[in-house]
Amino acid sequence: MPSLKEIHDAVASGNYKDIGNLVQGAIDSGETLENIINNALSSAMLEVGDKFGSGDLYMPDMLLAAKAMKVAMEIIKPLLKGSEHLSEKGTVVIGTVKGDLHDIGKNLVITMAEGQGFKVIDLGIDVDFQVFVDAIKEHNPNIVAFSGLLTTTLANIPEHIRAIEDAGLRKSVKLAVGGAPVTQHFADMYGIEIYSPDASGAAKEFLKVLNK
Ligand code: B1M
Repeated sequence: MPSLKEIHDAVASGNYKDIGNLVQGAIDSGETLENIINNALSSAMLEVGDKFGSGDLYMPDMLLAAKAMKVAMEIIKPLLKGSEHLSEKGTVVIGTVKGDLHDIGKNLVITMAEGQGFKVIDLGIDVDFQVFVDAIKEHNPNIVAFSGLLTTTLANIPEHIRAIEDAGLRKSVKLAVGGAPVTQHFADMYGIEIYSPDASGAAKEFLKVLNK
């Protein structure tokens, strides 16, 4: 059985060719999806980020790691969905905030929320304020979720919220925020109801805030 370390190392080294077999092998041998996500895939991306930050890795290495992560999640995602037979718990509109192109964490939140029975409308990356507003009008969600990975683009979140307030839609939705630089303090500062440091926690918080 491929170990979690082998999976971690494959993502960290951007080995997108072997990662599929490794993940499938671990699943077939009984490894839990949660362990693979938290203790191999996400931890590998953290390591990649640290090495990028310290200058030991470069942009192409980050892109390869992201590609390996995507291949792994393509295997895991349908299994997470199929593992729960739940009725629809509510609707979540989610996007990566304006100016920010990171989507791996957001996609993980989507996978986890769908696994818990939520209908999720994915607005993608670099999402403009008005696109969130239009999506609320169109889909009438229970929750609007912002993902942000750059400290610079977190500064856009208050403007996202202001646009929702100005459109008279703030009271009709609960807001959620997450991403590596986000903290509970940040969420509290802007009156954002839901914060979680990780994707599975976010899905649990979605359920909690809606009393499901
Ligand atoms: Co970039 N990047 N990146 N990057 N990148 C970071 C974020 C960085 C910390 C790396 C570093 O310097 N150490 C740094 C930001 C520094 C800062 O602002 N403080 C950085 C930088 C600087 C940049 C560029 C500016 C680099 C450049 O061009 N010079 C550039 C910015 C482009 C832009 O957005 N405008 C850039 C580009 C890229 C790539 C395109 C190469 C690639 C993204 C590919 C993609 O997403 N499709 C990339 C990557 C891969 C990373 C790192 C290495 C990994 C991010 C990731 O996917 N992690 C990252 C380092 C790091 O985060 N330590 C880094 C795995 C993922 C599962 O974790 O997204 O944190 P994460 O999601 C977590 C939680 O945060 C949470 O759940 C997940 C875990 O369960 N979560 C939520 C996320 N969203 C949530 C929402 C919720 C709740 C929880 O509720 C709504």
